[in-house]
Amino acid sequence: MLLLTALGATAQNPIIRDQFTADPTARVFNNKVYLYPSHDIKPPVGQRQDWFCMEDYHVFSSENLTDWKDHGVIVTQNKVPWVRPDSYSMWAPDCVYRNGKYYFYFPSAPAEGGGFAVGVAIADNPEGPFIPEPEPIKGINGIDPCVLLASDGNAYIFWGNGRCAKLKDNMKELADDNPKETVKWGNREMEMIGVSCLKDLPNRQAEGPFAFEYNGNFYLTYPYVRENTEVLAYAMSKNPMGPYEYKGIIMAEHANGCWTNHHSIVNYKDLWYLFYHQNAFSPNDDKRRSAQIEKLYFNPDGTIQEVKPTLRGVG
Ligand code: FUB
Repeated sequence: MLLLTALGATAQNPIIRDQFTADPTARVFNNKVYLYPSHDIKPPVGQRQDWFCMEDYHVFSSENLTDWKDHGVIVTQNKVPWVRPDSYSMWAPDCVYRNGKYYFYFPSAPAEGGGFAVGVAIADNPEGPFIPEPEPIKGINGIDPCVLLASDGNAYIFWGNGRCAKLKDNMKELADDNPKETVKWGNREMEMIGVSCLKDLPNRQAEGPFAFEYNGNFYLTYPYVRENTEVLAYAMSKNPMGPYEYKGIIMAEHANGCWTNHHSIVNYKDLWYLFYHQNAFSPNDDKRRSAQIEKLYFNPDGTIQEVKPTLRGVG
């Protein structure tokens, strides 16, 4: 018992201990790390009990990656004009800072039409208050937005299984000069904006793209199903919209069978960190997940070393 207590006392993962936190997007703003995860909850009566269930987003911040402050709810499903208020579909978000404003991107189920759309809410501070735009972003049907502010001065939005398009300077619309392509879905043909960056790469059930730029390389990192559950993988390119070259695995399948993983990669005080999720607090329910952190290392040629999940964490 003493040994277990001692081990528990040194564990830093999961990092948020009073609620479930999935799909953790970490960003550095004002010398602090801000964490924008999705917020898994137990499904209320009437909702599917074995599926994802999320009604709102909290934001957290930390200066030491160990002590996290919960700044409370920033966006909730029944206060976004375009979201179906009982959809419980506030999936993986992102937040970026540009020209004095914080832009919080989130997917959800629209009140009209099926599937998922992506909206944006805007604030003057990283902890809000965030004001949602009345309509979702036109031209994006899908989940898991991630925005890359590239050194070429443009903002690029990635979503779903690796689709990417340039944003206008207003950060609320897709640019007019994006490429378009016709994509087949079964018997249907749809015109889609942007490019599919993972088209010819390992991409089975790919989702949750997270893109960043480092040392002249663009990295497109993403979960996909290698065998039965998700791994975190990555590809590299010299251009934000590709073509990307597959490089390998960042994190293998979770040993306990947790089906999803979803991550972000951030440099804070000259060290690199991988934020990801597992279901350590709900081992029999992989739709209630918790954010964790590990250190991440690059090789001299820019490739990324594989990361092993730990309970030790980084604190
Ligand atoms: O959290 C709901 C969904 O599960 C996310 O959007 C996916 O990336 C996966 O983590």
